[in-house]
Amino acid sequence: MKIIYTDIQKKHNPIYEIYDGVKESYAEKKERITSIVSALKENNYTDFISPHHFPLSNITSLHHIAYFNFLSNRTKKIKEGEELYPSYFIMDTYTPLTKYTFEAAMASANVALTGAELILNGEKICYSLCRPPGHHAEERSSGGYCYFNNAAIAANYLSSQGRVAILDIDYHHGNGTQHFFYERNDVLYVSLHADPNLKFPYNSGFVDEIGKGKGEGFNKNYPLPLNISNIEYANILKRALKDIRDYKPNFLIVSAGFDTYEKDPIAGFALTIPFYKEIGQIISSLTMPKLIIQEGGYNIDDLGRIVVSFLKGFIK
Ligand code: OKP
Ligand code: ZN
Repeated sequence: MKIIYTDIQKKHNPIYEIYDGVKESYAEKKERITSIVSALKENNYTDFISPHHFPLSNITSLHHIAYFNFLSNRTKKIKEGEELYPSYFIMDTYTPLTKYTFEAAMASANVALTGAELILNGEKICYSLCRPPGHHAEERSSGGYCYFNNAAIAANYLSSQGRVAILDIDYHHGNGTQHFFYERNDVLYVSLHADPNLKFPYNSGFVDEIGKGKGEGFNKNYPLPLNISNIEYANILKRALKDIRDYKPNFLIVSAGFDTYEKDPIAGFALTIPFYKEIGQIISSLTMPKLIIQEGGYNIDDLGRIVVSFLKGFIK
């Protein structure tokens, strides 16, 4: 299995986030990548690929040019170690700009696009190890540790060649991804996530959000109760896969967040490390080519092992 990543993605390195006015240690740490890469190497995954640079239009056909320019220009004025918090393009207090945020976010988007290109060139499965994550980023806003929506950018790229389904299994609802494709029928969005009445992003991810206009029926949310177990989760995942099968996509993108893990420091489901292999197996029952895009997952010690377990569910 080809794995795409670059250490440039580690250059984004905020120190704190603000939660109810209190500064806390930044959960979306660069060590997440280190944990994953070293576990992959220990488990004999050797096919690592660096991303290449795609035309900016791949990003700016989704993200507004004013937002893109804001990230590009504003980060140039930030000093090493400084963090810039909200402006009209930043929706919350978890998503600061640092000197290298734009560079890392661009690299992360190119990691997603490189994976998508490999899929178009005939790979059956690729893992884009994106960081920072993407699924909360909207047309003109950063939020929830996300700047550019990597999965949406890859889906939009693939959509020129066929029907795309996105399965989002991060603990949090991917409001950004939903938003980009809400009125489109060429990209199906299906998400399993913690009930937004209780958890971030709080204002989207409800069952009645089904899409709009020609996109009606092509957005599907499965909000889940806290502390959900492996077995209950597997049942709902299988139901979600039926939505995807019915759609008959040519490509599948998995927004793979591992903050559904029982010991995740910011979340609250009860999934275990061996169960991620089962999730992988369930998803690999779908036959179309698959691009796995890394989203959340914040238990640094165990994240690498979770990813390895998950990838083992797919054929190498
Ligand atoms: C990003 B992704 C913790 C509050 C954290 C922000 C969550 C962003 C999640 N004190 N709230 O979907 O994994
Ligand atoms: Zn998450």
